[in-house]
Amino acid sequence: MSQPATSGDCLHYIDGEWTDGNGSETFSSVNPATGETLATFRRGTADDVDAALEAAEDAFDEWRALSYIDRAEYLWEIYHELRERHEELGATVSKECGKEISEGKAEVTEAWHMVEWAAANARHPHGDVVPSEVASKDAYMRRKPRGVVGCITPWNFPVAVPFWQMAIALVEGNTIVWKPAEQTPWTAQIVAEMMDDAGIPKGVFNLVQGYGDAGAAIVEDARVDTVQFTGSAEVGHEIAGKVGGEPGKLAACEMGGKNGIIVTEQADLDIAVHAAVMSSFKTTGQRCVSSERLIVHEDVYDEFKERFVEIAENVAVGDPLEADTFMGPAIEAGHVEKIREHNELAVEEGAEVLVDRFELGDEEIPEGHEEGHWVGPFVYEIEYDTDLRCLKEECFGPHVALLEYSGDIDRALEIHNDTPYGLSGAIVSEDYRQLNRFRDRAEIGLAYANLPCIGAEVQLPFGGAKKSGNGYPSARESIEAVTERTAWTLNNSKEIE
Ligand code: TXE
Repeated sequence: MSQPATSGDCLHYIDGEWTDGNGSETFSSVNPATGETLATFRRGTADDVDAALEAAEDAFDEWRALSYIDRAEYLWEIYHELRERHEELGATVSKECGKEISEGKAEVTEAWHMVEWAAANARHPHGDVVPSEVASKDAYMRRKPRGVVGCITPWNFPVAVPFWQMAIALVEGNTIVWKPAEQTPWTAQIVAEMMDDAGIPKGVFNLVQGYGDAGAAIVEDARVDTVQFTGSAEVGHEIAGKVGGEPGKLAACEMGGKNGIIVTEQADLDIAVHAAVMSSFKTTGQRCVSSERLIVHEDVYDEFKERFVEIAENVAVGDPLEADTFMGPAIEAGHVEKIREHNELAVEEGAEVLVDRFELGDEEIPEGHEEGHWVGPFVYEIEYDTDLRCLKEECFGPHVALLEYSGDIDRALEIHNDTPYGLSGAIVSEDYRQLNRFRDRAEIGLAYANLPCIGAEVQLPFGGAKKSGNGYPSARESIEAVTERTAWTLNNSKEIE
């Protein structure tokens, strides 16, 4: 096993080597549940990005020359690394981004599912054989790698999202420069150790630790052929704008949502309450698919409200390493302030607050965790109005609105679709006509029926509509972002028809 940092700062991984890089600045990984510094990292500069891109470009020809099956062999090694280091990596995720331990481990499982899918897919058909208009011609659509793929990832899924972006890109023959989130560098370092231990050839995978300026240096460099980004809508749109001005370059961006769950008059309320609690509070509401709007039919509204509020009053907020914790802390102090502002905005706009656990009581904060970034559920009801900002802007916390509707499923859909985002959503109903109407008319990329609107399957595309982006960092749709197509026609005759 490689030894990236025996003492001092943790390093970048460029061209198969652990390196200090060019910058002198450092930054720290901080446990959001305790405020404790976990490790210190070198902050990447534009020069570090330059070195990583040069390595990725140099490695591209040899890497693309390997067969799919040979490239997949490296992915199988990574798959075994993920399984062997499951506990350690899951615990690191939990310590570094504050998610409850079973979620930290589940994320590692999700990562190896993606690697498994990508490696296995190497043995599946790629491209198409197409009937030609001319009998003597063969016509094919073939795929080839785009080149250097820049991967920019967020803190809330610091293992799964990177592997969604990187696994398919690698098996398709691209080389990688990865800039993980500045909040989760330690997790990123373990991923880089796994790549190294898997023997991935030098330059094929490169890690530059750091902030958004390092990400911007990747985006702006002409050597990058595809940028894959998961994160905020603000940064994603900035990236899409920059890349859109460069012919031949692609940006696949997956951003957030203002997701909703419709509970119709035909709902099984056990399912509805469970789906709403899981979607609104798991990962402390910090998932791009978390639900912040519950759109509930008047016939079942009172009962739903009573049951949902009771659970929101009691969900266990606490140490993410404890098995009975439901919700850990928010990622950082700045994010706690952002959640506070969203809660205040809702009140300014007329919210009737039903649960306010934003400031946890002293007795709720576990001993030794006083410096953690604690927030609890904030639940309110409000009359729907299209002009309300609190129903349109993503909070990314345990902040959820209850909206009562009357009328049919189309009225619920009208409210549901009234956001600039279009990532995920769910419907709870026993009536298949309502389910199908939702499937066809909800303006979202990820639609769930009688389920929480969270969760992902690597064999399905993961992405949204409208302001939520154009990126699908999983399954076949991801192949589109990291390959070029060649329409190949071959004349089998000595004459040209
Ligand atoms: O995201 P950023 P942050 C949403 C959520 C959250 C908000 C801010 O609403 O409150 O975004 O989170 C890098 N050029 N989501 O600050 O800033 C950055 O270093 C290139 C939704 O974490 O978008 C990090 O690696 N890169 C989301 C990555 O982009 C830049 C998950 C994401 O950071 C850059 C997380 C720039 N100009 C937050 N600026 C989801 N879809 O799940 C920053 N970065």
